[in-house]
Amino acid sequence: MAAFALAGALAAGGVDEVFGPVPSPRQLRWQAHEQCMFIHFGVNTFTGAEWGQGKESPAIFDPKELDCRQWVRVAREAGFKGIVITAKHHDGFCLWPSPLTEHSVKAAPWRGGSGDVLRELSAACREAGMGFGVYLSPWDRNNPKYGTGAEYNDYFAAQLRDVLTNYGPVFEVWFDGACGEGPDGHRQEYDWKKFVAVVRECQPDAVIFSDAGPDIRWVGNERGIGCETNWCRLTLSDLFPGIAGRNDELCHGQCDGVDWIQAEADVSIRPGWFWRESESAQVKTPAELVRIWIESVGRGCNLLLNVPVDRRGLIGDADIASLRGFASAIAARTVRDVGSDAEVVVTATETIDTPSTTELRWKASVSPRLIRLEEFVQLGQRVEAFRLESLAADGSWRKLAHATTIGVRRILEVEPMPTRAIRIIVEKSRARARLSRVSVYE
Ligand code: FUL
Repeated sequence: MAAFALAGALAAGGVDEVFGPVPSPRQLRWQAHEQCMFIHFGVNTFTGAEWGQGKESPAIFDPKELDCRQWVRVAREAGFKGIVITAKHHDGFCLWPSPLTEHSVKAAPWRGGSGDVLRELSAACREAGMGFGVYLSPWDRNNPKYGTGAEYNDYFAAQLRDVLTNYGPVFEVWFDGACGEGPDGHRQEYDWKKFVAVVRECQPDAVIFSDAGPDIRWVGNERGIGCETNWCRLTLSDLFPGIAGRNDELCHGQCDGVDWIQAEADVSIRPGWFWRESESAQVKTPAELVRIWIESVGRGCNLLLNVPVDRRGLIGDADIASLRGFASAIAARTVRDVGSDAEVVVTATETIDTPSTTELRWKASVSPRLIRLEEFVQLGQRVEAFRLESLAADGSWRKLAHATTIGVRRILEVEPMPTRAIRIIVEKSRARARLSRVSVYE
C-alpha cells in the first residue's frame, strides 16, 4: 500500500479542512470490515418458505448437528470479519429463549428446549475474533400485539434490549424495513426513534443498518451491487426505513446529503435468503462472487453475503466450495502490492479547478491488473471524476480506466500492460482531492 498521499498533499496544500459530513468512529470501524456474512436461519429453513406466516410450529425447528463454530470457520476462511444472524425473521420465531414470547427455541425439540443459537454463535464469534451482529425484524407475524401501535413498539424495544444485553458486544444491528399488516389488518407504525435509542444505550459501538441509516444504508437492490457513482452521503431527515421508490438514490447516495452514510450491499449466495435443498445446485460460482465483490466492495460499499445454514444446522458443502474458490480468487488478485515499491510524486493543486495528479514510478516494469484507491474520508468524500493512465514504451500516456467517485474505496480491474509508471488524474473534485491509499496489484 502506498499510504503517501495525505502527507504529500498536505505538504503541498497546507492544512486542510473537513469537507461535508465525515464518518463517526463506529462507522469507520465498520467500514474497515469490508465484507461480512449474513445468515438466514429459522423455521423457514424447515418449511422452505421465504416469509413464514407466524403460525409455524416450533416443533419443526430441530437442527440436530448445529455447530456455530463451523459457521465461524467458514466465514473466517472466506475473509469475512463479522456475522449477522436473523435472530428473528418476519415469522416471529426467536432463535434465543426470549422471556417475552413462547414462540422461540424454548418450545423446540432442539437441545431439549434449552438451546440458544445467539448464545452459541456469539461465543463462537468471540472465540475467533469475529464480529457478532443481529437482524431483528420489527415485522412480526406471530405476535398478537403487532399492529397495536405503542404496545407493540414497547414489546419490540424490550425484545431488542434483551438481545443487545445478553450476548456481549454486537457490531451491527440490522433493521428490516418490511412492514406488513397485523392479524386484524392494522399496520404497525414503528417507533424508530425509540428503537435507535435502545441500540445506542445498550451497544453504543454498534452500527445500525436500515434502508436509511442512521449509520449504514441499504444499497437499493438485493443483488449486492453498488453504483458506479457512490456518495457516502444522505440527508436522513428526508428518508425513513422501509421507504419505497427511492432505491436509485439509496444506491448512488445524495452528493449533497448532510449525513455520512455508507452503503451496505446485501445478496444471497443462493437464489433465496433461506436454505432449501432445491437450490443447492444454484449456489453462486466463485467467478460470480468475485464480480459481486468488485461491484460492491470495489465501489465503496461493504458486502454482506448471505450464506444460509441448512436443516442440519451447518453450512453445506456446495456453499463452502464456492466460498473457498472466491477467497482464493481474491487472494490471487491481491497477492502483492507493487504500489509500495514505487516512487510517488503528487502534484496537488491549490484550487479544485486544476486536475491533481499522483504518479507512481517503478525502476523495473510492472503489469498492474487491479488498482485500489481510497480517499482520506476523515476529511470528507470529494472526488467526482478521475482517470488512470499508464506510461507506454513510446513515452505516451495511455488510458487505463475512467471512473467517477472514489470515496471509501474504489477497486478497478485494468488490462494488464507492462509499464514503468501509472498516474491517477483527478479531473473533478468538490474540494481538493486527498487520497490515502493507492494499491497496485499485478
Ligand atoms: C428483506 C426481507 O423481507 C427478506 O426476507 C430478507 O430478510 C432480506 C435480507 O431483507 O427485506
